[in-house]
Amino acid sequence: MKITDAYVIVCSPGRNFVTLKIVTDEGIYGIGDATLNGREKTVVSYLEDYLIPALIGKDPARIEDIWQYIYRGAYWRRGPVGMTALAAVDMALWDIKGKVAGLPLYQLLGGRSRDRIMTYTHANGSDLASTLEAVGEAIDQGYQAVRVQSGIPGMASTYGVAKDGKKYEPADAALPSEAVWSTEKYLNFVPHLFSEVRRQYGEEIHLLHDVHHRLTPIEAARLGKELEPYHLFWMEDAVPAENQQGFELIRQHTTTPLAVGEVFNSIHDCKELILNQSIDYIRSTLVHAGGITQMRRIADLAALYHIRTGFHGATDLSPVCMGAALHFDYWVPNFGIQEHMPHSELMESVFSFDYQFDRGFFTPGEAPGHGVDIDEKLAAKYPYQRAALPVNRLEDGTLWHW
Ligand code: CS2
Ligand code: MG
Repeated sequence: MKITDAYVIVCSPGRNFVTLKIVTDEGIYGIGDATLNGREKTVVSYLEDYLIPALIGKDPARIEDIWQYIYRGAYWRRGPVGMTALAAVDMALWDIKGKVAGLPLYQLLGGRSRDRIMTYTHANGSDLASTLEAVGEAIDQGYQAVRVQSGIPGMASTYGVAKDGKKYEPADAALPSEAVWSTEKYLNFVPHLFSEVRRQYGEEIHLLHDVHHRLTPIEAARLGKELEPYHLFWMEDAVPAENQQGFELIRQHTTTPLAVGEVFNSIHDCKELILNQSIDYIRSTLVHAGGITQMRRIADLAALYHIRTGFHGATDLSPVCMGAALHFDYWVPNFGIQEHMPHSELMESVFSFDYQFDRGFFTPGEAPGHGVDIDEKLAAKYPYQRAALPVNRLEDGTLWHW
């Protein structure tokens, strides 16, 4: 079998998605998610100008060799753009392999390790009352795990809180919108937020929170300690993780479980965190961390240190990534949880998929490959619209982590 064609489909059914399609001489094709929120066109170029020409004529069955060819052959290795492009190729090749074998992807990985895949969804509100209401709605929908993000008293806006009653969508303007942040106001409010959630909804529901890279290690240590009475499932992205050592300081002060990694794109980004057991969940997912081929390595390394997976699953990861991720979640022995920010009907209209959702849990489906496809004609009706992620400043104007 040979790769005879490959091309990129960019569409914006409510938000931008980038999809790679790889076609073989036997008519079988595979698709991969190549969406990098706010930087989509860079991945399109990386694929169209550099990877696709070199793929033509290759044997699609040689997934590992192609992975090494793209990773080692790049010379300029790693980074979100190149690794997202590599991930899309990898996802598409595993999709082809499943179709050739007539098997769902999870069977190729080793079969299922569980009956169903637990997910968490987002509950957010502009203030405490509306946030508490949103948590209740998520529980009513059957979720057993809910991520809680709230507006902060004294701040005009904050991460993770939808505006004007719409679903939360971070890439909200053609050029970066500017947000203002106060660590003090945030730290003074969040423990109260979780105290109120526990008071209203009890101890059973798993609660998660995304700090979104905004604290220093000692501030994160303080927050982790103050959240201990509310036993969170995890506190995510407590500090920017370029400094992996920073997590050791947090670890010394708190038993609140730590999750990190959605912005990682290589096993080297998390190796120290894993070997030092500084985290409890690794968030890296297929579309930004080099696909199934690298994520298997990361998950297996993490398993040696009692660390579980917690795949990123925001709406800016397409249904293609969600489909492939669920097969991985079904197999991976050290599964933790899967994020589920539901795509809108419009977003889903362009894709077909075999995964099923039922009151907080997924199963990946039995279709060969990852079970997701794209309607190219319909996708063409929704052309790309530039959308940038916001930037964040402290109240004194200092550019801060968004
Ligand atoms: C967030 C994401 O879902 C999460 O955990 O960190 O919403 C993140 O902000 C976006 O994926 C960025 O594109
Ligand atoms: Mg996050």
